[in-house]
Amino acid sequence: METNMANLDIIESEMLPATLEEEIAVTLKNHPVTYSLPRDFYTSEEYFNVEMKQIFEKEWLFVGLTCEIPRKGNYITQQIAGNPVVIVRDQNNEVKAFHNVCRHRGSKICLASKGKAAKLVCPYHQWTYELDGDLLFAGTEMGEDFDLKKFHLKPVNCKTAGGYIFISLSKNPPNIDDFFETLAHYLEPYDLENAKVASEKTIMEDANWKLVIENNRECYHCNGSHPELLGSLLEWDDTDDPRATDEFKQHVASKQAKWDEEGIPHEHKSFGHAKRNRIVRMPLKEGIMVMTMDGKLACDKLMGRIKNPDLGSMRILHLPNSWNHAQSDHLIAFQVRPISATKTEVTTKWIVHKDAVEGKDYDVDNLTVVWDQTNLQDRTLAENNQRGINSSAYEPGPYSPTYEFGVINFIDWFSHTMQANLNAGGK
Ligand code: 3BY
Ligand code: FES
Ligand code: FE
Repeated sequence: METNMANLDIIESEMLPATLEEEIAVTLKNHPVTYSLPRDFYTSEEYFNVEMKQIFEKEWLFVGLTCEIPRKGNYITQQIAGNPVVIVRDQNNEVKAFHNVCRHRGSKICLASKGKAAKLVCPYHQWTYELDGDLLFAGTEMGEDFDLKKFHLKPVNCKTAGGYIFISLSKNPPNIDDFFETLAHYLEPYDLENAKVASEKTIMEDANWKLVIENNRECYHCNGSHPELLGSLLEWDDTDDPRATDEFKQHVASKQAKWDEEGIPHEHKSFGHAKRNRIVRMPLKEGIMVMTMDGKLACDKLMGRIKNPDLGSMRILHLPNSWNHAQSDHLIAFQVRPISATKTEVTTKWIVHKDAVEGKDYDVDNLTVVWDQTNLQDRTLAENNQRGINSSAYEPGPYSPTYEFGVINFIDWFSHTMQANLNAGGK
């Protein structure tokens, strides 16, 4: 057959991608990370399902704190896309994660969001598992040859770092141990094994999960939207912020000198593509101790070995699903849970010293009010963003290189990770 190179070129460039995965990879390859994403990434359930497969079912996710499961048999459950997972403190005091799916006929086993159990018992036909996932008992009706050993709960990769728990549904999770090691070092002063959740709240946002993260990655919107937060927060995103003034740099340097004297880590560290993980301690406004309405401590008992109330906020970013503010008296951990293309849950946990007494050392309303308000304001912003993007008039718009460098980093990481994961294994 006669072929003509020029014609072949035309045919190739006009060829439609064969699969949705290819379409997404090609779109991302051609999309500048300095512009918001094409509409399908915020509205399409098909795109959403691919993102769940390529990111939420492969990457490490923040799922909670070891202090939430302090004793043997304590567990928390999570739903990662379609996958129920249980995270449990086993009989050897180790934190383990399993698919929360019975090996008999697949029933979900632990139904509550948290609890305590001597053994994990399936509610359907009472198959009973040890806390480390071994099947112990399957009744007497399974036949003489039935081998309990063949029906261990399916394990999920699980790592802890400084009291934070991460899981990955991938069989070969990416190696981010450098981040985990640094996180453990930065969290050491907080002694999170001896902490407790003083308050936990979950809100539903009618917005794509990436709009929730994008909104969190910039403070361009702060002046217009966050009066309570701006009582304490400085608008510079980190110590490398391109907008940093000399006055801000001096403020940072004087606080850092004090933190150094006390062995409190603060140096800006980032890991992975486009700063996928970041830790940095940032001072709050002068004279402000923590993120409360009056800037005074929310809890009289400081966390862990901390002596200085003036530690600013240690910001921890873990893409794709968590940001955090660790202060002297309390730590606030945020977890993002995509529900559908246009629905996202955000859970906020306020953590204090385990011996702090409610009503004496802290008042829950005082502890939570600033970020309660901020979360609701951010929800409104993300939902308005979603409504505009739903319009056929929407087209990707440019991010500010100075105010929105954090958003550019997020889109850069998202685009890079989607392409790398799609190319590595497709579905
Ligand atoms: O403080 C935060 O968690 C983020 C970072 C900048 C704006 N936003 C409120
Ligand atoms: Fe769990 Fe039957 S499905 S015991
Ligand atoms: Fe905000």
